[in-house]
Amino acid sequence: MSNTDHKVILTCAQPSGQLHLGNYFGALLNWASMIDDYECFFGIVDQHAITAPYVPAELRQATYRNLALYIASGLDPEKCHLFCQSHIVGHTELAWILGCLCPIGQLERMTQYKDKTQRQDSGFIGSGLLNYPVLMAADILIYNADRVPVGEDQKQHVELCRDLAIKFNNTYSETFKVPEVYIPKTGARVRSLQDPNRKMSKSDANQSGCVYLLDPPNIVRKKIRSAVTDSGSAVRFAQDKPGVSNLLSIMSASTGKSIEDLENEFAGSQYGTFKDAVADAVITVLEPIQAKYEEIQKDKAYLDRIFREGAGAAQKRANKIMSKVYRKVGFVPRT
Ligand code: ATP
Ligand code: LTN
Repeated sequence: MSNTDHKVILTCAQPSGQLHLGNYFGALLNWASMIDDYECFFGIVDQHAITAPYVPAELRQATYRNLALYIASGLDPEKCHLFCQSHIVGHTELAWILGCLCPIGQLERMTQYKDKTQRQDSGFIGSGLLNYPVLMAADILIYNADRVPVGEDQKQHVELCRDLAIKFNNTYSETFKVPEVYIPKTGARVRSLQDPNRKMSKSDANQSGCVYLLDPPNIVRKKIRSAVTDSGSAVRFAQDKPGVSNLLSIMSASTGKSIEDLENEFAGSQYGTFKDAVADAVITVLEPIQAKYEEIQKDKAYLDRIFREGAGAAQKRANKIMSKVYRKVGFVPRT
């Protein structure tokens, strides 16, 4: 991990809500597969999480819970840097500087901003929501990351980050690497069990469509048994069978078996038999994660130590970039 030749990977997730199977197959598993080959920084971005209405005590709880779940899901803190965004001095400072280079129009055109402002039911839209992608650009550039693994939905934000890196470099001289976006192919989109046309999402009003990593086995089985299936009875991956196809994808991701092998295995089976097998497979994936989570979540001192160590490594790298940035923009050095 300390090998300086290694390319730097940076990615983050907000500590909002509970982590679910979509987060696991679409993000955590892919992140874990990189820790042996890259120097990885994984951030829990609490400063991003306050751009939407929230409850402070729940944010604090979710920040610890996500850290414990990251570790339980395979992000070994001996092999990667796990940090909490607000522990690092520099993210918001760099966001300010980048914000001064960022046209407001570009922020107003961001898909996520448009979606969220349409959905915000309190009628209040804070400027943090508009500036969110600038803070995200700072999260990435402050570590001079080479590569940023994200879901498809975040691609536009990484593109803005690239634009800002280029703009800074052109305005002040070469400083930032222009990071590449990386969208993993596997597990890219786990869909809701209740509405397979939508992604599995913690913000979904219908929670029975979402399997949480901490759901006990009986709840997992209940949710999977009541997953919507399609007309007909064949267990087949097809466009006109989004429900069954989603279950096949989940089972394939859980077992490592190909979709084709699974179709053969369940040819002639009833949906009920197939769903039970999917539930078994998911429960088998979740069991060791939950066991590890139970073991570490009680140990606050351990979690605090991981955050402290992660912040140490992250701050060291951030300081290097920030002193360069401050010099380039013309700030007088602190003596
Ligand atoms: P939600 O819509 O559930 O609130 P999110 O996209 O805001 O989810 P984050 O916690 O910000 O969730 O996402 C963490 C990572 O998990 C991101 O890289 C995101 O692309 C990925 N992810 C979230 N939901 C899914 C899903 N259903 N399938 C695959 N990947 C997903
Ligand atoms: N916006 C992202 C979370 C996020 C992020 C980042 C991802 C914040 N900063 C930096 C990658 C790099 C999300 O909502 N999933």
